[in-house]
Amino acid sequence: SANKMDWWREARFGMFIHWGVYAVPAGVYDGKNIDGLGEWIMQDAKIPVNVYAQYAKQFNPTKYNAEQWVLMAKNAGMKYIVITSKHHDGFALFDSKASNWNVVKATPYGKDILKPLVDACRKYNMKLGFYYSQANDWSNAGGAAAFGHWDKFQESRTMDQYLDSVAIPQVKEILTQYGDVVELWWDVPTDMSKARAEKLNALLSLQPGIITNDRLGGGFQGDITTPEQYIPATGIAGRDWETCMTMNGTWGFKKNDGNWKSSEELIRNLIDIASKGGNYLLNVGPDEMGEFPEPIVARLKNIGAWMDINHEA
Ligand code: FUL
Repeated sequence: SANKMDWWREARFGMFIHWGVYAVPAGVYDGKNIDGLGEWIMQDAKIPVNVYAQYAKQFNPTKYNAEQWVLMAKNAGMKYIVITSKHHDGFALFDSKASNWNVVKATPYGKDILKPLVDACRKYNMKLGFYYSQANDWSNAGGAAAFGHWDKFQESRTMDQYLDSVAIPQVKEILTQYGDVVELWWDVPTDMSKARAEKLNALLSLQPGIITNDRLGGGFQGDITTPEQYIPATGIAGRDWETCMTMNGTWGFKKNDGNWKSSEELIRNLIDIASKGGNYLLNVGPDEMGEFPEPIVARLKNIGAWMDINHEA
């Protein structure tokens, strides 16, 4: 059949990857553990834009090996990967003409992170989607901030200027420079009017067959509903849905978060979700060198061992 949701409904299990320069502070600022999510440290500690920018100079993930990542996902039984092409801190994991705040221009690493992942996914028959924070952008002037700006620089352009000069060109870049993109995962629609959302939604025509979520804003519901950190008790009638969940207490790497769910709990979640007709998008937060922390590697292996015994031939 020609329904774009067919592969997705069969997939059941995907890997979410949250990675960016927030893996450098890894939850610690000024010698203090910062409560909350690792990828929110800039907001939570109200780090000035030019101070946060210094972390990029320490971002040199020479251990990054996209094929290893894809094989870990594949061996765990995952059928697709969604990676943060740009999170709320505005840092792009790809080369961009729209902003120099990206891995190629702002880090000693100097290489596009998405490209090798695209190649590895193609090689191992893994589908790939991109998360893109369309509204919240705390480093590119004019971007929204869910809890208000804390640095004058952030207000030196309007949000419409930011959308026209950064978000729209960057979404075009990720939808045209990496081959097939199966999912566009919008997030946190702060200040997204219908008119603003419409401009972004129109870009999806660059990837026929792309699946999109319900977080664009402006009234757009997308193809899938995205319960975060919970499993709807009886599924969601009439909607495709994807529960995204962390293995510990954060999406982006935090060196002092040891609050790991057991492998058994993760497997039970997958069974629970699949039985209710949803997909499980299970998160990994690679460290600053580009490696999955050991507890993640162990859990993916355990899930894979369970899959080997229980999958349909
Ligand atoms: C949230 C974001 O604010 C978090 O940082 C994370 O990306 C999660 C999946 O969505 O709303």
